[in-house]
Amino acid sequence: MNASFGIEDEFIAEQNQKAKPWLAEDFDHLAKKLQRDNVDIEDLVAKANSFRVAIPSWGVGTGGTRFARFPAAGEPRDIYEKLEDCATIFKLVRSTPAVSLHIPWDKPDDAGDLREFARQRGLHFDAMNSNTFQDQPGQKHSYKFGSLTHPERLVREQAIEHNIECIEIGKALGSKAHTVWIGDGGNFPGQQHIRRALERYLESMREIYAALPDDWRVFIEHKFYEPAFYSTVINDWGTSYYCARELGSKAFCLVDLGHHAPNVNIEMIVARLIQFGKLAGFHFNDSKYGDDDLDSGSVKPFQLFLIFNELVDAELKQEPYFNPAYMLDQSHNVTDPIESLMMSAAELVRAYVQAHLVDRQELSDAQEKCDPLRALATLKQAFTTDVAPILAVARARAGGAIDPINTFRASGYRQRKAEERPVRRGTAASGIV
Ligand code: LRH
Ligand code: MN
Repeated sequence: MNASFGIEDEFIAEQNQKAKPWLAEDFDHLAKKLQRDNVDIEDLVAKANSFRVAIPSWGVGTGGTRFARFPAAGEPRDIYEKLEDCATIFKLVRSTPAVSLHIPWDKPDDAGDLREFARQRGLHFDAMNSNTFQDQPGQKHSYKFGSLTHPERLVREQAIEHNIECIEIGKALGSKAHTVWIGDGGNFPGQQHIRRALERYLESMREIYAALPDDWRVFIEHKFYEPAFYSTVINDWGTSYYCARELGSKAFCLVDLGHHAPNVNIEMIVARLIQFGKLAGFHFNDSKYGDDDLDSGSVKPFQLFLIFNELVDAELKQEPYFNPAYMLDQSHNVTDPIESLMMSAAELVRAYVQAHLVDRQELSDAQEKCDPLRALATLKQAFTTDVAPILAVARARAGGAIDPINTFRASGYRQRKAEERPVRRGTAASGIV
């Protein structure tokens, strides 16, 4: 493996030097403002630096739609180059040390070697993801009419074996969780027996659940439609919750923000799953219409803040079973994936820090005294506080970039990768189009 270009700590420090003067001014100003409300800005810097979100391996390549994908020069061609880019993101934003893999897109030839390659770059592996929504070359049975819920036992068995293989690979990589999203459903009324399909899902998931090591969790990911366009077996949080209860204490419900009908109150679903002790975590992204997989906080930043308001309230109250796994799940069709992932990770830290700015005594008092406007104003006070100086100082103190996007651009990383990664005919790094 020839030496590949990486962004050096010295270069980041150099770039930070330019920004330091104005940042110190803004930070001190904000510190004084927060002090007036008896808020110590250093507590918020610590909160910012404690936040962690996993990068989806499939997010560092250019995404696309069924209409087209416009690959960019220098994009990763295999899992090692994907990890290089994940390491670059972690170097600049410092909140993304974990990577979530998708099998078979990222199936390692040598899991030990891949784990060591990641460790040398400060990375480890988050939840594994199975794939029974595509047929692989040479696959015996097709998933055209479903996988874990397919009418034919042989197809279900194939899908179960694939999930168990994902868990085995995950064990070798040091992962501790497995996410199961299936596209199973129907395009026509009557195509699937709706109750029988769910029974088959549970029958299959029980076999996958039985393969979980004691210290692992399985995440059930619901989605209201696509690729099925009439009925989807695991279509909403209620169905997911029922299944997690049925399976047992290691099963939880994962919330992908794009998997809900427009205007669904997702922060309420989050509050429910927290209260029921079954919140797995998140696939963060944003959307305007369907499962658009847009950058987190880019369309509905107030919704993202309200979701973190529920999460921070539970964190502060130490709700039982509250141990959410945070992951991004986005498709970058028109931006540099590294830039989008860095911006999105920063948007999550922003929402988390702003949620810690909420005066919870004031909020609770307004709620108990039926004063809706005072309650909303208390939330808006936090949401409209510009915490950017806190985020930048937190990154800089952790060895990251005050301005990750401009530091990345100034490094010429993408141009260097374009030289290092000539396109290999017909082997674009596999992923979603
Ligand atoms: C389905 C989904 C799921 C993944 C896939 C990449 O829409 O959100 O989490 O497996 O995207
Ligand atoms: Mn997802």
